[in-house]
Amino acid sequence: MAAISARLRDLLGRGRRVAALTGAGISAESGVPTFRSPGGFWDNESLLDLATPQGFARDPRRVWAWYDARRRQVSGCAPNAGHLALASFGRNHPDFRLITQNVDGLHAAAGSAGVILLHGDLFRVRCTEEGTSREDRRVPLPEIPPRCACGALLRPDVVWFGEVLPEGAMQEATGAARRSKVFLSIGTSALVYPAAALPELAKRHGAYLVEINVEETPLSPLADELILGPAAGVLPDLLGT
Ligand code: BJW
Repeated sequence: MAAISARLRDLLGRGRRVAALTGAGISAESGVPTFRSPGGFWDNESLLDLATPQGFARDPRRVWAWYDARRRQVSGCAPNAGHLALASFGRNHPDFRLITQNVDGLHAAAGSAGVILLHGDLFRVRCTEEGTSREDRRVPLPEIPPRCACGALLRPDVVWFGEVLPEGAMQEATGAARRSKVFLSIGTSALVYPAAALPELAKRHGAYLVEINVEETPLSPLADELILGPAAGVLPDLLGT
């Protein structure tokens, strides 16, 4: 088991103003591939073709085929001990804020309430004409690419490169990072902005910055504590659940 300092155990034991940012790594042990690791979502696919508005405009069928496959895969996955530990910590500490870059819905499935979704939701679709968004959990989708009742193309309700993050979510996330006394960065490569700026922001405002990952990232030199290990193993021990 990875070493955890007495100071961190003490800070978490007090449980005041803890915030966490999660990335694809927290869902790895649920069977959801990460993006950038070998065998990840982008191993054989170009990110510019699949996760940009330009890629979607060029070939909506290809982009939707990729999202349909991911929706199928994720719908067969369950939350793991890491998701469950965060949900339990949130129930016991009402001022805990959970921010995620993930679109897989596994935090909510684990019972976390009020999760701040920075990059959208894999199981929502948005009309490219009307801008309206709604839940759609059908797997597989009956038609690729799917269309809105108005006839226009639907798109996944997620945030692609070059697109602005949902304003409310980003505001809540920056507020939570600024106010936090402990900030946990969990299972993210810390490469994608503006999410990657949140741990730095928290630290600038005085938080004790903790990174939990199976390997070092560009954030590691800034962390007060780096816990090297799989999130599903580390979090139940760290959060006492
Ligand atoms: C484990 C583990 C285990 C494995 N336990 N750990 C500032 C500087 C430079 C560039 C920019 C900047 N500001 C904006 C940009 C541009 C761009 C950007 O950041 N580019 C960089 C890549 C260079 N950002 C944007 O375009 C954003 N929009 C924006 O800023 O708007 C304003 C603006 C617009 C135009 C110009 C300028 C400003 C939007 C970003 C949207 C990202 N979208 C995606 C797709 C979402 C939908 C979908 O899922 O399909 O979000 S990309 C993808 O990356 C996805 C993820 O949420 C995101 C982060 O990935 P994550 O979660 O970190 O996963 P991995 O795979 O990278 O890492 C997994 C980690 O887990 C690894 O570290 C493993 O070691 C670890 N791990 N197993 C613990 N068991």
